Amino acid sequence: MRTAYTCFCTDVIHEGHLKVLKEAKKHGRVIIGALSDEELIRYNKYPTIPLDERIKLYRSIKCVDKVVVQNSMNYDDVIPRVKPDYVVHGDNWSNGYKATIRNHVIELLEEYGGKLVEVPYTINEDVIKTDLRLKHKLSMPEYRRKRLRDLIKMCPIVKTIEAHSGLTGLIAEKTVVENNGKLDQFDAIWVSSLCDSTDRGKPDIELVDMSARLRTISDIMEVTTKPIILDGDTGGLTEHFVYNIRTLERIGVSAVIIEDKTGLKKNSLFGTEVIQKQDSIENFCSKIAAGKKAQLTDDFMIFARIESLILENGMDDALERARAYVEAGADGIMIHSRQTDPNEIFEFCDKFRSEDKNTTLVVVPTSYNCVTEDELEKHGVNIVIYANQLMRAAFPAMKKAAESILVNHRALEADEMLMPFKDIITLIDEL
Ligand code: SPV
Ligand code: MG
Repeated sequence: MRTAYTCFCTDVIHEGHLKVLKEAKKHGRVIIGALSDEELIRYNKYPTIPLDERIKLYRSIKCVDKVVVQNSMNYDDVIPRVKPDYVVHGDNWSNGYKATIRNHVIELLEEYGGKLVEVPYTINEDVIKTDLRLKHKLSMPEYRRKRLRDLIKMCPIVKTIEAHSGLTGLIAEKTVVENNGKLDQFDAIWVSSLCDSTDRGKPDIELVDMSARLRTISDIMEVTTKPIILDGDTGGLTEHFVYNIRTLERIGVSAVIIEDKTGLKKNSLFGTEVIQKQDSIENFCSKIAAGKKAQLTDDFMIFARIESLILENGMDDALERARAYVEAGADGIMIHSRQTDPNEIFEFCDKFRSEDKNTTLVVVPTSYNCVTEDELEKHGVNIVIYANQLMRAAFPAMKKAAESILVNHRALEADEMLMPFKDIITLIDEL
């Protein structure tokens, strides 16, 4: 009996999937590959039900003979093992990053004479509605909020990119690249105080208040599903911080990072060029503890950000604070540095990890941007935040276009620097 294999990466079965299965059945015994959670995440398809439930769902379909787990999105692990006579797939993977996977599958099949069968891709109102419903489910506070905790367990390192508007949120949500046969995407979104302030033409000194920050978060949430980490500056007064925790938790933010500075906070990248004061361990611990006490779900997290290395107060001070903040209830530690190499970050992470294997470690490699995610992961880092790159990419491009129009008294010369609007709006979903 011949076999026909198809890979599923869905939580809901619709008409399109049934068509693929019907075609598969014509060719032999039907085997479904359930793509693993880890691979689904890299594929930008976050699962709303766990793998074992997806397997049960696929097994319950009448014409399915067997379900196996597929651990690699480019079929590397599964085709040589299962050696299906046919791989059946929709015909919607010939362009863009998906084409690489298709070509790779054809190569794998050619090695033993297997064949690829393609079925016209089903796109109708029902299919669109099912996809939209899944997306909306993921954007609901109860799903979004817990997603960061799940990702920390599932991903080698949680890749987080800054967003400060609906449009940058869409870039964080939808950008997928193919590299060496693997797809990649960002896992989470950072709402930076620096970029949120800069976007409003304001300095990063806690001038943009929480109501305005919430507006930015809401704009991002409207168009995304990925978990959000908020840069909460110093957290402000403890008496206010506890109320803000409740609000953030209720709207579905996953974590807030507060930094152990006090008074008029200035951006860390200024380091010791400006006067900045670190809070006492005691004060900051009581702010963390009050925040943890205010929180209502087990999903929300408070990360404590240590500024000892930024303010040149030494490694020992950083480590002492890390111990105290964890003891006070912090779910994670963000250690910051403005060195151009990652050595002091590595030293901190190694020393911290030798004492504490579990607490989440977060870093922001803006100045030491030569460091790779692999290196950070080896030193025990769980979350990497690319804190301001989208804004820094946009600003020079906008300035150049403005200057070109002024110099030429028309927009023609600027046009070659500009993306057609119809390409930009492909990011925007219609309802
Ligand atoms: C931010 O993005 O606002 C941060 C990170 O706090 S940093 O700018 O590096 O201080
Ligand atoms: Mg900040």
